[in-house]
Amino acid sequence: MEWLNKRVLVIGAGLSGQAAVRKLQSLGSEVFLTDNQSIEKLAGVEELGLDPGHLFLGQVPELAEINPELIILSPGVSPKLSLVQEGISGNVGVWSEVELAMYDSPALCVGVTGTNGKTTTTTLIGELAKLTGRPTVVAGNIGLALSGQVNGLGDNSIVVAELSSFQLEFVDQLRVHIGILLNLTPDHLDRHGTLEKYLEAKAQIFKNQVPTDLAILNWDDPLVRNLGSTLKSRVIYFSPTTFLQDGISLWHDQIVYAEKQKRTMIPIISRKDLQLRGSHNLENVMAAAAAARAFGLSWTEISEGLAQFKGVEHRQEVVGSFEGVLFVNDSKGTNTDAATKALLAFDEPLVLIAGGKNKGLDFHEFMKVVGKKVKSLVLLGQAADEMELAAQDEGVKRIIKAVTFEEGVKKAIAEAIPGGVVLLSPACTSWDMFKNYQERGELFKELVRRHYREPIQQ
Ligand code: UMA
Repeated sequence: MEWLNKRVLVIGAGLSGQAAVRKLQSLGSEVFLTDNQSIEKLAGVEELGLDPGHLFLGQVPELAEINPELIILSPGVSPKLSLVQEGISGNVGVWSEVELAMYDSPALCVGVTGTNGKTTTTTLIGELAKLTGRPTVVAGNIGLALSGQVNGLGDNSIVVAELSSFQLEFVDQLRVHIGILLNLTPDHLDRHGTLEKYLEAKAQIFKNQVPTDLAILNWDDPLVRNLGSTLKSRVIYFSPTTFLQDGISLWHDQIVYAEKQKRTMIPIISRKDLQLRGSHNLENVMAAAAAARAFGLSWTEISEGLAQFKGVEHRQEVVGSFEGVLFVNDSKGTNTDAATKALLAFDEPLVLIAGGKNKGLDFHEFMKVVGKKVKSLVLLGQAADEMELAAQDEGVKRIIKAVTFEEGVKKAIAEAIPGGVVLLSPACTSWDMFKNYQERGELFKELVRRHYREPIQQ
């Protein structure tokens, strides 16, 4: 592809947009950047050095005015945006930012997608990849735009990319050598419309695989399992619930790899030797083990790497135990499925802090689990009223509402009892109150620690 002087329009000036602009500038393209926010709200844009004729902030430009040959879309920008639609109907190529990042990269690409567990699995695979001694980059939806991380890597390198459905929607030639689809439950339906469309976007991770590439799929999820027969690549399944004669699964609490044809069963690691809590983490561990084997680690090295892994920040992260109460930050639990999994990982008396901005999900099934597992439910954020109605419908007994996040944490602490757990797992995004889930998780940790340093009078 010829990049010199190519007119490229980047939509969205967040992490992805800015990284894309930098990459395009280094390729010699003529870059235009647009964002519906003004420059005061967009840290870092000024440093890109774009002149006013190439910057359209706080306004939507006319496509004809820019006349781009290519559009690069930030993941958070809906393809329904008129500018994008106009581009598509005018035969202008539309690429996602990850496509731009990887199009010229000779590195081995390991891509991880799924509704939940992406960040844990990506981080774990990154740790395992480092054990190979090969240069390793971990980036993508995990919080680091790929375009800014993968430049200059050689063919001995490994890129471990967390890929969201938003990033995969506009895959053209992106080749993911080792692709993982962890699971699929309703999420982001406000963007994709239906579960089928959401699956379609996720399945794009396998679009350009060839027979020597590997697809790692969850056997337990029928939608994911059925995808296996449609792929060109080799498929390996994993299952935390069913013993697989071919694949990675559990055999008497031992994670094993079995190959029917060779009549072999190799023990990988015993469940009790994992530091990750909750049975959902078995999915992540099994998928990571399959990927690590594919990039050349021995089963012994994999076992050691798995045993050392402690988990990731904001994902069932233990904040600490204060006056006999365990505080757990699961701010990354931004949908009902993730929050359900977090709830199921605890048997202690539980105070749950939930709420935020709903992504078009129904809360009834979630509230059934809340009703069984939770002693007190603290609700806050835009979705609080909707969640309260669902909780009442499902017979949740103790519902407490809070206006601010601080008030919610304070009320949760007041509800906690020694031997119990206070869990922040909102089942919603943070975008009504915070910039992102990290900011929400940080504030939670800070408020808890501050409370026990300087107890607030109740
Ligand atoms: N914008 C417009 N027009 C629009 C919509 C947005 O101009 O119609 C602008 C916004 O004003 C803003 C910019 O686009 O300035 C933001 O772009 P973005 O939402 O794509 O965010 P980035 O900062 O580029 O971050 C993105 C991912 N965000 C989303 O997908 C929403 C980050 O994932 C990712 O870490 C980052 O790229 C680097 O790859 C976050 C996320 O919440 C963690 N992801 C979702 C999730 O995990 O559920 C998918």
